[in-house]
Amino acid sequence: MEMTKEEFKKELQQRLKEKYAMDINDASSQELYNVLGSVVKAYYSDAWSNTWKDYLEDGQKQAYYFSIEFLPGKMLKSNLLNMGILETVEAGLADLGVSLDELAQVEQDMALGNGGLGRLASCFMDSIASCGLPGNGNGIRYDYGLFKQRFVDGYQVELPDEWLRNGNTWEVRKESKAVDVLFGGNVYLAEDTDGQLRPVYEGARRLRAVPYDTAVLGYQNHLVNTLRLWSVEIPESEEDHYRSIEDRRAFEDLTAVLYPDDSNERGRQTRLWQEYFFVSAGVQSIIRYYLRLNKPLDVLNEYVAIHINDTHPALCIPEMMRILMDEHGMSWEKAFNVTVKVMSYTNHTIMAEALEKWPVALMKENLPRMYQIIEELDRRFVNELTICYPENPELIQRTRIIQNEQVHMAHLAIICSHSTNGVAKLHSDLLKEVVLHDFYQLFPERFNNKTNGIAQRRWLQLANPKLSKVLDQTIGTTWRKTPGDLKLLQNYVEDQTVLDQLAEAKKSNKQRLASYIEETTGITVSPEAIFDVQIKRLHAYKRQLLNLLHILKLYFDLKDDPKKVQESRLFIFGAKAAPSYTYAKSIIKAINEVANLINNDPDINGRIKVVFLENYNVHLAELIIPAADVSEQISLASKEASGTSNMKLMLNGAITLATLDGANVEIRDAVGDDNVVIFGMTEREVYQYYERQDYVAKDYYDQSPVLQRILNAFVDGTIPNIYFEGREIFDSLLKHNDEYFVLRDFDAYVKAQEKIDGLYRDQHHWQQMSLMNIANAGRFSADDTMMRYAEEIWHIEPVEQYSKK
Ligand code: 26M
Repeated sequence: MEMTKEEFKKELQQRLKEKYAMDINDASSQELYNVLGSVVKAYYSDAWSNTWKDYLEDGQKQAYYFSIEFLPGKMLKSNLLNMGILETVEAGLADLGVSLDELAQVEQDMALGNGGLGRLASCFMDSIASCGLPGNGNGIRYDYGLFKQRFVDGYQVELPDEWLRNGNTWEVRKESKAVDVLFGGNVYLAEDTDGQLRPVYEGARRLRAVPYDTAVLGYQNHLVNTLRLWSVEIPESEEDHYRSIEDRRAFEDLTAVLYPDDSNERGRQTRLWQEYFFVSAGVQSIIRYYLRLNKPLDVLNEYVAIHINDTHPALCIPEMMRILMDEHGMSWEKAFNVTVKVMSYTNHTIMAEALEKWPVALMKENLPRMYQIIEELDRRFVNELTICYPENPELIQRTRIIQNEQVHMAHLAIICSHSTNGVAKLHSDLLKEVVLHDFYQLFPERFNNKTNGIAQRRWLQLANPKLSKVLDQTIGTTWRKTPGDLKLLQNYVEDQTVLDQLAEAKKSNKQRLASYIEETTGITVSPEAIFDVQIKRLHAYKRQLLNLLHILKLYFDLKDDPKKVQESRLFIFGAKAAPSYTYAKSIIKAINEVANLINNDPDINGRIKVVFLENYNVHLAELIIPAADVSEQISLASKEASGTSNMKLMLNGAITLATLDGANVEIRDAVGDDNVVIFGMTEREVYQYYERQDYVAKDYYDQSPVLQRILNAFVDGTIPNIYFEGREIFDSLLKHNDEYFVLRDFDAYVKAQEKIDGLYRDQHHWQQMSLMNIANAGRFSADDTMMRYAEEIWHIEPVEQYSKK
């Protein structure tokens, strides 16, 4: 794909004339953005259709990544970068007096995900294409993405995210590829004319699933894969079947909103519909495509791999069985055999309350055919185990799919797929040894680890052009295609010039963030301060509260001794809380009130500042991460499956302050003990407390005047305006015995923070540590992660003509 600056300028101006009959100077940013989008789309359209044709002709095996969430963020710059014309376009626009950065602001973040899981899916899409792998995404086109967060008096308020209001440049509606999905009614098996048993549907609702395709461009390799998102419509023929407007509305709203990860939303009917809707549509369209290859269905697994991202798409399994048996007359045994070989599953959590279960009654009523098949899968599983382990009925009870009138989606996914993986070494070990131990005993060969990774292109090249330039000048540009080459930077750990350049880049990113903070919050912050960052969903196990307790300690220390030697610190938070998660919302309120107290206290005089940035999302992450000095990864050991912001922050030169949880363990292994600050209980110690049941949080309070003063501040008015929230937090620690061991780890955390303070004071050494972090972040490239999935799980290969280098 080649294009000169002059060609681009001509093309842009011509399209602007065609579409709006305007000159550059008359066009609004939105109009310019729309036109630029159409130039870009036209530019990759040939490659898109060529890729598609190549796959069809070669009959190559393809992977389909099923995920109920995708969180790509903005796509303009990423597409320009991957096409290799980012600089050309930027310069061309500048000639015309237009700033690319300003145009890029117009694009709405595509926020069809909650956090880690959805963002991971998008990093993976980018890497699949960039590695030249034939793989596509399958998900839901929500009309409203994750809520927008505002603070009112320090409280979180949720507003709808109308991301489609000005249209979406990148999507293509494919009416001709629509499929129908059935819900509800009765299903029974009856003998067909050929003597076969076939399901007969009575009174089912028929909905239409219409796909919207978005191009996923590989990095400068001419490959364009597809992210297919489904939207619901009511077919004309069905319009008479609705009893009332409300009845109809419920179905029309099926793809209206993304559910915020929210305990109150669990077990909701619409969520179950969403899961079946995108799964059924996706599997149907895969089979439809496959039949064009003229291959028999019993070798489907040689051409198709389906990945189940967490259990939300696990209905892929019974849906595939249904299509093979009901629509293509395959026997149960054959259908099951091929389904297991096609399917693979990733687990993203060990938190028991997060494991998905659906009430049998709900499943039966809404998805009767799915339930019949699940019941039979369960029955056969129980039969087989009874033969193999007649002496162990408890094992069968613990592992079967249907228990206590609930369908266990993780059990379904493990039993009916050939691969179950965790997302970091520690997490995968815990799955094998603890959480899924029974299944590991039954199917040891199915369990494997695939440590998460991140898209270096978005999180370094796009988010941090300053650092990228220093890297280019120092180690050449090969790291852009081969992130492992970042290692070369280690050779410069004693080179003062390079260290100064890295420091300069960091400084400039901190200034950029400081300006944003000033503009959006009115708070003035100094780029000289340590930028200490905790950005992730607000959840008790992630322990934003531990961070807050330490901030209060620093505050009281400075009040007591204004001459205390201490580096200036800016604590930055970014976090959304699920709308019904009241405890998490109380912590947001408390952080905001502490921020007010400290930022406005003349005694503190700016030596500590606390900023909670509103509406944390992909775009804001791109602004915060390059400016971070310290990366807070302080979850209770064993609770964070992997974390991925830890990798992004490390890649941008932040020093990780962490517990030995999730991928933090591998970050420590990568950089060595001297370049990371580790504290707190290990996962073993946490499990010991669980076994002995002898944790008494109140002992820590009783024995520590420091903790007394800090915790009392929540209930004695020291922190203003948190009468109820303060009491709730205080009680969670002392009355409800501190579920996530915040008080147990407090002292260790304070010491770790003191260590950070001391390390930062030696700027030369700090720069060296920062360099070592950048240099060793290459191993967390999602490109590598995807290559491992491709080789070890999906058994797909890069397509020759698109493969790297
Ligand atoms: C459940 C029910 C109803 C509505 C929403 C949900 C739901 C949505 C998303 C539950 C969990 C969801 O995501 C979990 C998640 O993001 N897990 C994170 O996955 C990352 C990628 O593997 C890991 O790095 C994180 O450690 C893990 O917390």
